[in-house]
Amino acid sequence: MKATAIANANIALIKYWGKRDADLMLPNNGSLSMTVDGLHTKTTVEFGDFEADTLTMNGESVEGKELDQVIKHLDLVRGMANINKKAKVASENSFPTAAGLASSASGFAALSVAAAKAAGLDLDEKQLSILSRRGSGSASRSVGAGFIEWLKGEQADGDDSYGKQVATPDHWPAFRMIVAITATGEKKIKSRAGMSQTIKTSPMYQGWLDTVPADLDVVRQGIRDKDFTKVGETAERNGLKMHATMITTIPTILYWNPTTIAIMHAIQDWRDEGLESYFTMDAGPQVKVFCLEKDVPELQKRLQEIPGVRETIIGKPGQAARLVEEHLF
Ligand code: 2P0
Repeated sequence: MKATAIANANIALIKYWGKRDADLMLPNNGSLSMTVDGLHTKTTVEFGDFEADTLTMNGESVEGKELDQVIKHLDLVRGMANINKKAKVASENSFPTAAGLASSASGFAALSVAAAKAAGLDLDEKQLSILSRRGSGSASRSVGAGFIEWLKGEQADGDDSYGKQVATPDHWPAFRMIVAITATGEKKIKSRAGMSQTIKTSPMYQGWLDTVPADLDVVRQGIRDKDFTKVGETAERNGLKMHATMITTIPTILYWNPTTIAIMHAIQDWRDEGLESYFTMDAGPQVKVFCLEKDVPELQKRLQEIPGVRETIIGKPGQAARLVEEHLF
């Protein structure tokens, strides 16, 4: 009753911001992301005769809210498998945790795949995505490979809200995301609390919801056609619209720092010169730059010259969450 899984992080081209059901983790809008090769979480789960559920992350024992969320997720798996054994869970991130990159997506996807296997369940990719979604919404997009759309779904039970592949990693191997790290440390406002506050207070939120379906259509088709300009322009605009809802939340949720803004200006200037790339930001100050493989060396060099940029990480379309043989304990 022991299994280990690896799942990659994902970065959204069309963002998820807001839930219609906080218990089932059902979104108000569909979203679309790229699974990012190399930015992964590896998790081992063993069910056995333990006194309590335990969790270590990067070798350190974890308690409190984070442990509670993992226990809640293990309870879901135990319920599905009809077992009541406690679990030992160990998890490691391949990316620096201090980099402020979201780890809940890769984390809950890896936990779901490992725990389901360790509990003796035989779930397909859709079922694993639905299970992952219950841990963290964006984790539904980290189960599959390449470009994944998290379907909003209509059903009250959420069985039609899961990550569905739009294109494989081989379909567009030249697509790249450069992550520019502009700050380290914990973010001030967690996504979960932030999105809930946005729904309650931002006058821009309805405009966001009204325009996401059209953005999704353009980016989904743009990926199929490998139309980089169409995908980049629409993704950049979609990310800015999400940030408009954040900034106009009461109290304001302003995730950007001066370096974030300097990068946005630089990318616009470089585009005017003919060096094409697009930016997006999530619930933090890091900038994710979409580009094509041929432009990575020049963009990486220029990004690293911007004062305040601490590090850049190159991501390409990644593989699906998978079971591996080497356990963490
Ligand atoms: C996204 N974010 O689409 C958006 C953009 C942050 C900004 O998905 O409450 O950690 O666990 O469902 O999945 C972050 O939200 O929130 C996120 P929960 P989650 O990538």
